[in-house]
Amino acid sequence: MGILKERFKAKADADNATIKELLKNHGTKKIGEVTLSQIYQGMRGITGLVSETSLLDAQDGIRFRGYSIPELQAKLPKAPNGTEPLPEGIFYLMLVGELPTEEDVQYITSVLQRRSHVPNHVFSVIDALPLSTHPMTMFVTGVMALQTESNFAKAYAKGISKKDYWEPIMDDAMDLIARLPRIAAYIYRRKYKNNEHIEPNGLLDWAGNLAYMMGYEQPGFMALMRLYMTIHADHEGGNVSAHATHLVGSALSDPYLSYAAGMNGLAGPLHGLANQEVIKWIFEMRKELGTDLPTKEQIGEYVKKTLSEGKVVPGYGHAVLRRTDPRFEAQMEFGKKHMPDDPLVQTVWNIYEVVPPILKSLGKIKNPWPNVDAHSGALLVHYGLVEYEFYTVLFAVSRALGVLANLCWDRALGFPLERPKSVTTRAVKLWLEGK
Ligand code: CMX
Repeated sequence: MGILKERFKAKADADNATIKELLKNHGTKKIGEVTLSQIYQGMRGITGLVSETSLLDAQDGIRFRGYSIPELQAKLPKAPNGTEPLPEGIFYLMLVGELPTEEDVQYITSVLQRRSHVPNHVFSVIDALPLSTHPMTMFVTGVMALQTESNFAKAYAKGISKKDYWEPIMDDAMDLIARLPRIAAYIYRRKYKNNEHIEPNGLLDWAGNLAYMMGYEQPGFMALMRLYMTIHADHEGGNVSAHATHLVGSALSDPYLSYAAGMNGLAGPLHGLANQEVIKWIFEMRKELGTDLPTKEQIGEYVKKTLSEGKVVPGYGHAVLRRTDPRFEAQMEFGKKHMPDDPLVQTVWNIYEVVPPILKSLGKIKNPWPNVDAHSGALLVHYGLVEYEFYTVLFAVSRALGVLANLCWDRALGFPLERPKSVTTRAVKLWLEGK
């Protein structure tokens, strides 16, 4: 058993004891009330899940085990001469609950390198799809093809004891995370770079290797990938991708099946696909206005047009956050440091000045501020990654860290099958009539 497993198991044993005690003493306490409106409105505001890896506060934004994004940028180990945190560190933090040392992060990097081999049949399955297929469809198909490798599915078939589930789940989580950069880069090179592939570089870290295999060796892009993979990793338990992964995993579907389910949710335009929608929307605006740097007045008019056509302004709004997303701010800082004069990045900043007052004026939008997806695409375009349909795949590779760390926790804490109660409107009416 390696250090990650040992430390995770020790923490899980301690947490199990804490939860047992907590439920013994407080198990009947009420944590909230549910109104009729809430069950018709996407269960917004209902506390109904436990997710140990991160917690989202409407005002403070996301915290991973108590650490905010700026704190993580300062405290997590970095690559040699690197400026941004290594995402391996946030994976460790989510599993072990404490900040890793440089050696801990190096250990995870080496484990992921060792486990990164992708069997040939996965590439054959991806190759069988037409080139016009959306990259997220190729990605999830590749993950499904990789399910043949699941340790948990094999162990379950042999009759593993419940108390040991966590270990093959953790092996699957690490195998899958290790293999995702290769699958993502393969899809990118197949679809956009003439099917000319780049073999992994065994000396690079997880995010650096992804950049390398995609064909982007600039230090700036590698730094961006490390930041991107860190800040997109997790956003507590109720968002569509985290919740779907957790839900499917609760049926004891293995991590490959569960993660694929979650990523099908990430591929929706109200969730992770918003990062492609933002750049598509800006490109269309620039084309329509015939300029690379539209004025704030022009942006304002275009926003109003978008809204009048019954569409959302992509990258703005959030189901929980009620302020500018700290992940947007982290990317803005990156832009100021690396590319302050880039017209696309400047347009993102101009949109940031123009959109919130317009959305506020509509009166119905609970959060007029930008989310993570409002900024990411412009940074990628700066380094030449213009193929915006691919952006959600990068989000998916990062999100694996959070949702798979959560699956490890789900099984280590023995969480049961998830099965909330649903009602019909007829049943609601009868209930209101007292019948
Ligand atoms: N542009 C226009 N209208 C918006 C809006 C936006 N950016 N954000 C919310 N609204 C509208 C909603 O569509 C809803 O309208 P109706 O009442 O007519 O149906 C109303 O405002 C109230 O919505 P809300 O309670 O403020 O927001 P929700 O919790 O229902 O939805 C979200 C949250 C993110 C789906 C929504 O803000 C949205 O569609 N944003 C644009 C897409 C986007 O950026 N998604 C990425 C989110 C981050 C991520 O998961 O990656």
